[in-house]
Amino acid sequence: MNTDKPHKSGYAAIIGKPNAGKSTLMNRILGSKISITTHKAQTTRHQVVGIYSDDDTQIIFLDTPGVISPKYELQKAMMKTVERARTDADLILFIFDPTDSHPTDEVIELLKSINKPILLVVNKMDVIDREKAEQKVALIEKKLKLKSIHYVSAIRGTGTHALMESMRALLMPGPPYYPKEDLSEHPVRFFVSELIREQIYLQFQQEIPYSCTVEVISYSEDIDIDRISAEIIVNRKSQKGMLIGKGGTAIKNLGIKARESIEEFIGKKVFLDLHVKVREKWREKENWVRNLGY
Ligand SMILES: Nc1nc2c(ncn2[C@@H]2O[C@H](COP(=O)(O)OP(=O)(O)OP(=O)(O)O)[C@@H](O)[C@H]2O)c(=O)[nH]1
Ligand SMILES: [Mg+2]
Repeated sequence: MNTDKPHKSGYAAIIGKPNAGKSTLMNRILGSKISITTHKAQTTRHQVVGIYSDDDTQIIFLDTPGVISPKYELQKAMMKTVERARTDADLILFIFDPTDSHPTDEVIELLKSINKPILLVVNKMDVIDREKAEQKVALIEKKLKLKSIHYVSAIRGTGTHALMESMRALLMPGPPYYPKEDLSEHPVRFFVSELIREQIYLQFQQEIPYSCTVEVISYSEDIDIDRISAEIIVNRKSQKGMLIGKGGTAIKNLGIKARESIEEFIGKKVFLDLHVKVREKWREKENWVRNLGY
């Protein structure tokens, strides 16, 4: 090992409003789709771990749900996840979307009280003028002590190199926590349920995505195919019909798209069996929310 450049490691929490591009940024840095991303807000519900490694650095990213004022139990659990990541991390990446016309006060409130380096990451610079973004950043700077500010485009990958350099500079010398080839730490079942959920977000409108959760019921590996059975759990009886669609077309399409993305993720053929189950008001009930993995 080069003694001039000690090995450094640490945890970085990615925090921001829904839809700011947190998961997109993590995937971009890792060069791999670890966390699902969609155009809809509140896509991420769990803490999703993504591990970046090079010869002398390991940064464990904690992707988190977007910060909101929780209205039901599922959202409360999501906000606990954000708080946990904030507590566990060595440094915070505050992802800010300057194209968002609504205030970002909830995130600022959450970050105000912590005594850790906060790096402001101004995302989506591919679709906004620098000057306009800077004006918005000036308002944040007045409210929050920032270690550094980075203008990036997570989609294009611009500005991420300098961001990584700044993060490395802030980390303490330390050994890698994970084998260098690891990209994450979740079991494959987690990714499978996330990829199914991603398709629900992409293919259904309005309340359906926010009312569903996905559980992998069984997973068996054959030599050339993985057989997966999963349940989509809905919040109300009427949603079951919407998910299944006329003559079963909606769930069939969902199954095809989900299977394709799972196959791409695991690099193997997949047989996917999907069922819909009603758990009346599951997302409003604390024990169900917990039982369903949140
Ligand atoms: N133009 C542009 N769009 C972006 C960029 N980064 C992310 N997006 C888009 O913003 C939307 C939200 O991205 P996500 O990565 O899912 O956002 P998130 O912050 O993880 O959202 P939640 O998980 O809901 O909190 C998606 O449609 C992305 O394609 C960017 O750099 N430029
Ligand atoms: Mg996300």
